[in-house]
Formats: sequence, structure tokens, C-alpha cells
Amino acid sequence: PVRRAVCPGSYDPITNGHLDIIARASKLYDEVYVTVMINKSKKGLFDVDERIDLIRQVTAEYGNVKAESYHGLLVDFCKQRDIPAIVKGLRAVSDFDYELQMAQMNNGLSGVETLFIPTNPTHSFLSSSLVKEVAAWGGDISAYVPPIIQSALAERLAQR
Ligand code: COD
Repeated sequence: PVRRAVCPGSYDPITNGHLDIIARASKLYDEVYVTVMINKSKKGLFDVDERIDLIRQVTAEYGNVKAESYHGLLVDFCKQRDIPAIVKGLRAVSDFDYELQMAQMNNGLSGVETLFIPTNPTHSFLSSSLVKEVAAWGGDISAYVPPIIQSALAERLAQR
């Protein structure tokens, strides 16, 4: 049987921290879905289709990674796609509280399992929101996102 996993998130935009987890998941599973979970109450810097387009560009090299969006519960996406495992990165203990709650809720709702991969320490302080803040003030983000994302951020922030 095909072994599938999902790496869900906001990905506004995708960073090297996300990519580290996606790359590692892509070695463990046959198919990895990188799924942008639509949150209507959170307006992003990039719209959902732009985020997916950026994810596709920076994950093309992996071959078994698919980018999609979903509006609804993560467990329902998993059911639809026959995905038994959610893969998440853990940056620090501060991530753990909330991630544990979500993992237990998702397991209670549908039996889906959550697996945590400890982040590469070089990415432990990295988040999409900090990258956006640093970029907005003209800081150098080249160590934190792929060049394509850096250009997309520069272009988007110049429009503001
Ligand atoms: N290093 C390693 N991993 C990282 C890093 C980093 N520097 N940064 C992020 N990650 C990983 C984490 O695993 C994180 O969870 C994931 O990437 C996505 O990160 P973000 O910031 O893009 O996404 P979040 O945290 O906003 O995503 C939250 C979800 C969208 C996954 C969650 O809200 C959800 O599942 N929503 C759908 C609705 C639902 O089912 N709700 C009930 C949940 S119980």
C-alpha cells in the first residue's frame, strides 16, 4: 500500500524550517501532502493560491510532494485522501503544548496519528511571521527562505 502523510500549515510563506521537515518526511513516506489549511479569519500576506504556487516551486525537487489547500478540518482532509499520519516539526518546548493538544484532538476525532520531527537547530527560531517582519524592515532573510520566496516577499512588500 502507498504510505501517505500530510504536513499541514499556513505556509505564509514557506520557510527553510518548513522545508527541512517536508524533505525529511518525503524520505519516510511514499507521498507527502503539503496542505495549506484555509483560515478565513487570518488574512495572509500571500493568498492561498500564491502560497501553493510557491510551495510547488520549492518542493519540485522532491518528486513525491504534492501541494494542496483545504477548507475544513484537517482530519476530514486526511479521510478524503486516505492519509493515516500527520507530520509536524517541533521547534522548542513552546511548540509542544499546543501541538500535543491538536495531536490528541485529531486522534480523538478520527484515529489519525501525529508524528513529530525535531527541527534542525539552525531553524529552531524560524517562523513565517518573523521572516515577514524582518523582510518588511529590509533585513536580510536569505538564510531563512529559498531565493524564490525571498523575491516573492520583496515584490509583495514593495507593493505596500
Ligand atoms: N522548523 C520546523 N518545523 C517548523 C518550523 C521550523 N522553523 N516552522 C514551522 N514548522 C512546522 C510545524 O510543524 C508547524 O506546525 C508547521 O510547520 C506549519 O507551520 P505554520 O506556522 O505554517 O502553520 P500553523 O502553525 O499556523 O498551522 C496550524 C494548522 C493549520 C496545522 C492547524 O491550525 C490546523 O490543523 N488547522 C485546520 C483546522 C483544524 O483541523 N482544526 C482542529 C485542530 S485540532
